[in-house]
Amino acid sequence: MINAQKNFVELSEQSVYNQLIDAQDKTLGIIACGIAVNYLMEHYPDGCPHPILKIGQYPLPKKQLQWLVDNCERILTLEDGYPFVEESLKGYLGQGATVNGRLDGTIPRDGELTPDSVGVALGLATVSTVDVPSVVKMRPPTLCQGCGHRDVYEALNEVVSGYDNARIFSDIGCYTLGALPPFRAIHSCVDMGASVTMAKGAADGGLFPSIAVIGDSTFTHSGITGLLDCVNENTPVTIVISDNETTAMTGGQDSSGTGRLHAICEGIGVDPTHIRSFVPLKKNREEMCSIIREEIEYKGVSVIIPCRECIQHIGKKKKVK
Ligand SMILES: Cc1ncc(C[n+]2csc(CCOP(=O)(O)OP(=O)(O)O)c2C)c(N)n1
Ligand code: SF4
Repeated sequence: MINAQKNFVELSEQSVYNQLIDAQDKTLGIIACGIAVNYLMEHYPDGCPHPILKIGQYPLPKKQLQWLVDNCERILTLEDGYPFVEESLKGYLGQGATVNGRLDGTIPRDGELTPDSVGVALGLATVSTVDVPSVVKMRPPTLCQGCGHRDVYEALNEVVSGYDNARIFSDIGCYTLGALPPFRAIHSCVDMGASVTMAKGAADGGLFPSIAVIGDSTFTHSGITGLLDCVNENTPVTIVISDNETTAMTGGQDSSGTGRLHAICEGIGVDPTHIRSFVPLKKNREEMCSIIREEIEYKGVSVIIPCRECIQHIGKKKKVK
């Protein structure tokens, strides 16, 4: 096992996806992972004056890291999300090197990495460095016109407006945009699968109605286990699996439950009479609302599967043809 890891590190050191680019100004050495490279280069269109180690393959290439630490006065790590590389450096290189990044607040500890936060970390700006033309208006993200998730939220909103204390727990995917106007339909988004377990916890705590909205792909990723838990305890929850037959948010990859969601839920033990389906379209609004209402009122586990293909996905398939 130890030898395998050593081999992986060697492979990383030889990989074309890990590039060490030397430069004159060694007061700073920069480790940039994935998209961070682009954000970095936006600030240096004519070339970065500091050495850069571009990371595109893991585990970290130890030789190149060591070179950077030995030759640069301080290291700046640019990576999205969790400070994985920054923390690993301690294990790799000991405590000697001065490393800046998310852990010391050079990059904000929360939120996504952006060209702006990289500019601030480089000391090139104090606030926004991107020159936005005045004609460009702020435009919050929104569900596409014609998206089936829209119809689901419109129907859900109509039904839950009849309850005083309804809560809709959701998850991450295009459908998360149901949190924003005009829907303002969902109350939480924590991590993949949490919609189901949070709905269960809330129902256990006495909340009614307790509803989860989860995408088909997120459901097969990590919603199934929570649903099994609900079945085992016959928890009064309504789980909406909004099936657009693809993994839309990340670019339209295949979704592993396509065509099998009903069977999966039945296999877990959901009562087949409480696995309902409809096609989320305006013309079906009445049917959608009455199914949602009936299943909310059922004091056990119910699953509703609105199923209509993502329109962007349909468009892509047509283009390929
Ligand atoms: C643990 C984890 N893995 C991967 C991702 C990336 N990711 C964001 S949304 C998503 C899936 C969305 O697909 P789906 O549930 O089908 O919803 P849709 O976007 O199609 O509405 C994935 C994999 C993530 N956020 N968290
Ligand atoms: S990409 Fe597809 S799922 Fe996402 S908002 Fe647009 S139509 Fe809806």
